[in-house]
Amino acid sequence: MKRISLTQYLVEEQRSHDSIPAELRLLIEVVARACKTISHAVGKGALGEVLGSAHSENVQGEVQKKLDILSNEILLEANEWGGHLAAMASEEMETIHQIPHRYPKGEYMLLFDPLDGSSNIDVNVSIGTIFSVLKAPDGMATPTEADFLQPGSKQVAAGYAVYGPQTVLVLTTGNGVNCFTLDREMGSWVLTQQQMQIPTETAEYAINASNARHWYPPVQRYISELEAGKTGPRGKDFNMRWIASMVADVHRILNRGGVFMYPADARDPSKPGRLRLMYEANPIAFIVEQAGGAATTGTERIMDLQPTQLHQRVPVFLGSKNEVELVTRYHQQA
Ligand code: AFP
Repeated sequence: MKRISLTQYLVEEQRSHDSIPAELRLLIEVVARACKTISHAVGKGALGEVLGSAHSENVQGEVQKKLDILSNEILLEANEWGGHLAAMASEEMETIHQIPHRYPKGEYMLLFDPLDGSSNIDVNVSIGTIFSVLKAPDGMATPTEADFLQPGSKQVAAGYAVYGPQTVLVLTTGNGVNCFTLDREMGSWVLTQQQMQIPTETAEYAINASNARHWYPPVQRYISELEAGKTGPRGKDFNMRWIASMVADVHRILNRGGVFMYPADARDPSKPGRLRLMYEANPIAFIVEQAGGAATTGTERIMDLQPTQLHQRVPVFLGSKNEVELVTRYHQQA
């Protein structure tokens, strides 16, 4: 395949689908450049003084890593001057981030988890960045948190970067899913996979099995059937993976199928699962559906949810369509 850059891809996409207005193209290029900067910082590890705790907590009450804060700052600084955004929101910030008065505002709103998989930073396991793009409501003066609370079906773009053996950027603007690999020598994103499709069948699942005693019956039933393998009702053996970086598990699923689950469980009914709707579940659900997969809360389509809070959590079942539909059916039968 002739290798083309992210810029050329976006220009040609705009020419053929007219689906990427100039401001959205600028937004995507700026976020991609910020991910390049984050990849560079991540790659330094201990040599860059970026490992370890920042000795501060985020709105989730989680101890922040230095790279959580650094990645958040990189994305804020990269995006605030371009004139393409009305405001930003991040896992690492309690309230939305207004565009400084000295810069013009644009028609898009950017949400992100700047560094997903923080528990893996200090042990050199793949981590990533997740982002979601919404349109600002018409006639909005000063953005408020309520302006961000739009269902995932309203997203105009979504993507993630994985900082792993390769640094990749996976992107959708509603016309399928494409993957770009960072050419470190040239410093450019190069198109390496087009129109990615998730196999509808799979024999691989991802869940944090240490929580098994807390799972509700539909998940207990579904997982025990996978564990029963060939001798059980599924009639085939399954394999398990759990990286504890959603972006890395999702990238594997996008490439070879699988089902990723972070269910609600009995530990804390006020916290329905661990993943956040606005900047983790929604962008990943958009990508997964665009790649022919499915993404539900166990009972309903993630992208149909009407958000009520910026940092709300949601149970997540996503990946190979047939498996997601089966585990969702078990919830609906319960
Ligand atoms: P952190 O970014 O706080 O490490 O959370 C990562 C994550 O949101 C998601 O990327 C992982 O799949 C999941 O949490 C891992 O959760 P466990 O630590 O409970 O396995």
